[in-house]
Amino acid sequence: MSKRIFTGDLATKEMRAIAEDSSIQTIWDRKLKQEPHCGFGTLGICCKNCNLGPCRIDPFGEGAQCGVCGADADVIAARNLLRHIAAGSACHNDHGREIIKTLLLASTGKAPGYKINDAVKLERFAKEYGLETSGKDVNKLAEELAERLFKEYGQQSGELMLTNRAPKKQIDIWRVNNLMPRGIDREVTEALARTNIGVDNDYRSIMMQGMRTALSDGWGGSMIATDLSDILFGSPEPLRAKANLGVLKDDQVNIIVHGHVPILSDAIATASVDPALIQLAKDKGASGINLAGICCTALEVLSRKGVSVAGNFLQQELALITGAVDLMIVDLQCVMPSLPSIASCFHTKVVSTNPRAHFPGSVYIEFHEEKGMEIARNIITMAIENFPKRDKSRVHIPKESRDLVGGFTTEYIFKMLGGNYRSTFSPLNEAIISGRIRGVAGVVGCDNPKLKSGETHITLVKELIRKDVLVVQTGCAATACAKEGLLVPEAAFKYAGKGLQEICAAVGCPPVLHLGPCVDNSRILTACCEMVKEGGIGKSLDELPVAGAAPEWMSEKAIAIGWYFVASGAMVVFGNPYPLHGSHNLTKFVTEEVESVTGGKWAFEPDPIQMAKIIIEHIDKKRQALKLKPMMYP
Ligand code: BF8
Repeated sequence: MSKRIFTGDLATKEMRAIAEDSSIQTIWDRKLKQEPHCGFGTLGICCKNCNLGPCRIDPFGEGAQCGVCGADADVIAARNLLRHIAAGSACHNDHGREIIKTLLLASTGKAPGYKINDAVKLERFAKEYGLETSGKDVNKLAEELAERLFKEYGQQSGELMLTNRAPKKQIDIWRVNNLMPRGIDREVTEALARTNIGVDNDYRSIMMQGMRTALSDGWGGSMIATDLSDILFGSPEPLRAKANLGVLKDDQVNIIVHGHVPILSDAIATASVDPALIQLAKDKGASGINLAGICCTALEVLSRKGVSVAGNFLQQELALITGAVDLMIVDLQCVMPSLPSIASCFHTKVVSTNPRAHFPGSVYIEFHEEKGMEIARNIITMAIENFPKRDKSRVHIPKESRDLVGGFTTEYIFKMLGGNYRSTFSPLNEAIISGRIRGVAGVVGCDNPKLKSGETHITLVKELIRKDVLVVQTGCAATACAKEGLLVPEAAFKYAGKGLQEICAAVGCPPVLHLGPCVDNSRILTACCEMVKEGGIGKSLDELPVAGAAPEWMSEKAIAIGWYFVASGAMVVFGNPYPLHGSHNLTKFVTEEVESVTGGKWAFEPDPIQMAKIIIEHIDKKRQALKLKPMMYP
């Protein structure tokens, strides 16, 4: 074994060493080969938007200070950033579109594997869109809702309906500053059009479109995806499961769902408990079928079905290197192109399923909702038939897995705080007002080999809860903390400050609440709206003692998410900056000036303890402005 020191949790370290011993290249090796990363790209000052270039700006002020067309560092960096926001928003918005399609097919009887699981939420949601609900058949209502939602994607003017969930002051901020998203597809298209050569040449104006585009994601595509997934697949409620590679079983057929859209993973989860398939697995010598997940689709089936999480983004290759995965099903987003080649070192099959996302070397089985259950059963059968080909001598499953509680939602927080008979956010607001809880921080996003693979999240979250900040999480950040055992009620007594401990003990909740996959960051927006509505801690989201962080972000989706929070009034800290520091003016705009527009702003800080300090200072500043009591246990 080499002398390299591996970072990450124990299972990650163990599997990285095995990968190296087996000469299997992983993301960390590829990252090393890319170092040093391109300086112009890192600073955001290279442009390849037209064939006058590619152009780049000399960051030292000696060489070219503008591209061939005349665009300077400010315009180039802002245009690049807007393209990132557009791509990230497009991913979430397209995800929402897929769920609407499934709702339409299910409600019209064309996708018999799917049905309305939460009719109460359907009715509430349909009312928000102004649909007549009384006396209407559930499927008819769902069909009307789906058609209404599709129209919002193509809408050319007006305002997205779900922005009405925001406090009045927030809506006024968006209207006055021309930030209100008009149509879901419209904003992404306009973002791309504006960044073509010679269109929008003012970095401030470009960034205003960036915020409007991001808002079309947070209060549009993502929020629709979250609510419709609850309606179709059931609203989550807290449940226990496990996280880390140790959830794989050496005597069972191991199937991993990986990607994002829950339509396929939900069908696989349902089919995986089919007694006939379990019997088939036994006939092939396995003791059962073990389903686990990677990335956000894992968190969809975790929060609704209690399926355990095999790992986060950085562990997808390592899962295959255990030699114990009989089949990995992927749809789209955050799926590494390297998977089929790693799988080819073992008996593992990689099945790709989405017409938008092809993976050479994988088996392609196109997924259609109309035959969802049939396709799911076929894929599981393929996994079972692959089980006897597993080479036991090459199986290496790390022991590590930790308990977690997942499945929190805005609606459940109501119930949790107020009990079944008095649903209310009041105890949370009261705890903040009285100084038991300092505020709330969302710690979300990816894991990234540029940082210490998960440790940044863990250190940050431990520091925040120690200082009585309630933490809410989504995505791979949540998985990182779950693997450390932070997402169980017991963690409060080990790590949380006294005030937060008292609240966790009274309510019986963990100090870190798992709100699901990345699209469910929209739950953080709606929870903030409920905090404002409850009263006493501000009239708009920017007045709340809250903040957000994505310590190890890497995806363009994280940039879009960060921007919809900043555009909604929050301060957001990223571990590493996104590429903008080559433009002094743009950096000043995002870290300072934007605050006078939306009340939110950006900060960049890779050190998790410093990051916690920035968040706590921000929360304390908001507490002071609200004239809240001093912290009870400083
Ligand atoms: O949407 S947290 S690495 S899995 S991008 Fe990807 Fe990042 Fe994980 Fe999910 Ni979100």
